[in-house]
Amino acid sequence: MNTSKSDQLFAQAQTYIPGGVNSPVRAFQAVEGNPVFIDHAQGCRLVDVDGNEYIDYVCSWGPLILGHSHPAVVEAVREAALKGTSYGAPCEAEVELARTICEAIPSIEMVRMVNSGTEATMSAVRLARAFTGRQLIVKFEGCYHGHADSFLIKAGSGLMTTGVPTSPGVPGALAEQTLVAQYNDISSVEQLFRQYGQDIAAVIIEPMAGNMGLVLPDPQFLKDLRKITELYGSLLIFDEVITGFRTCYGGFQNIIDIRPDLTTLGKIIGGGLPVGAYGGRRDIMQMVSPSGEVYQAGTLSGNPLAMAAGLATLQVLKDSDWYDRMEIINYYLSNKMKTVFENHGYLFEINHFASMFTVFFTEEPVDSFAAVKTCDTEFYGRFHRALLKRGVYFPPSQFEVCFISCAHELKDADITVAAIDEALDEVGQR
Ligand code: KE4
Repeated sequence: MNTSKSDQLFAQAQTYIPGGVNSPVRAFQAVEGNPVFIDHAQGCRLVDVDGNEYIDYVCSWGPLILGHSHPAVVEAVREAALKGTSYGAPCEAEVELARTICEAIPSIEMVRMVNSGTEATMSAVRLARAFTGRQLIVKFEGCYHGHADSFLIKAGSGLMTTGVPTSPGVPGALAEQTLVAQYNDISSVEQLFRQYGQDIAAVIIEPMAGNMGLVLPDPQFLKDLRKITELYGSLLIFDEVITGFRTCYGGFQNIIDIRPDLTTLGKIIGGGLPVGAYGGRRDIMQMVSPSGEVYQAGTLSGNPLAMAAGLATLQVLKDSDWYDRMEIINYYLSNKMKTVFENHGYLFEINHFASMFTVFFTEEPVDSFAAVKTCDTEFYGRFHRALLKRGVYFPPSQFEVCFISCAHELKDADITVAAIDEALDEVGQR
């Protein structure tokens, strides 16, 4: 596979951009080789600057649920751009998207648009602290909520349950305001509430975890989480930046019928343009400036092009059978991948749900962060490159989700499985 132009661009990029990329995971540091630079994309396919074509399972980390360059989205953005790119003033599209989100997700009675998932989660936590008058938040090891200081936290050593920074620059004093629990382990949450319950403003969780690879929630775990937060007067924040409009036309919360107090969204609701949103109970959201005292602002929040792309995306999905069709492709692909891995004598786990899946290179069921940590990431790095050379673009990290879009078809699954078969021959036994 010729990647000479990508390699030249990557070398040049590193002169001007830290690590040569504008988001760390794109640098391919967790897998072999350099990143390929994309020239254009159509449907479920990416084409890099050297002309290599790939079946895309990253889908821009989730937003491109319709596939790349969907005509409805392209046309909506084109039309919006002809009317101006940003006004710094309210426009009708913001009201339309806000209404669309509130109608699709009943727990969201009001919503504020921002420009990224990070802004959404950062703002939701500030709001929760203001509404409850409390300081502490609880997050879960392996869940990612963007790069705001309060989330770049890992469990402290030993029995210490207060967090410690995972990044330089995060003040220790702030890190201590974040408590860390274990996903799918309600006893780890109960322990924190027994010790700190009256001071916990909120629990923030990915109701279906996507940032340690796909880890499905134990339904009872989420129900218990709702109960314990209500018991202690803490807020429950569902971070649905990935799962929002991914698992159904609404939130994953619609499927499991659990009503959080606040929800954060991003990715799909912007159709590939920069977007985020946080919303929830009216009595809480009314506290957000200018209706309330909790300050939050953004030059490009509610940008008309992002609103247009998001609305066009949701309009294609609404009242369609696209979710069923993507799930069928996912089920077909996951089953055929299982057969290929078994034929090669590999021990692996595949978690899949709706239009998401992750292949984990480990021997045990993956239902916790501890299980995820047993994965053979070195092998994943070799496997990823062997797939890339065969025209299949998996996420450049074991701890990310593969996405299927409306543009993926059964024939793409067959091509993918054939590429996996050849890639496993190349990378050999683990
Ligand atoms: P952004 O700030 O990247 O728009 O969203 C942050 C965020 C918040 N919550 C969840 C559940 C998320 O998954 C994310 C961002 N997702 C990662 C990939 N898993 C974005 C990819 C990247 O960091 O480049």
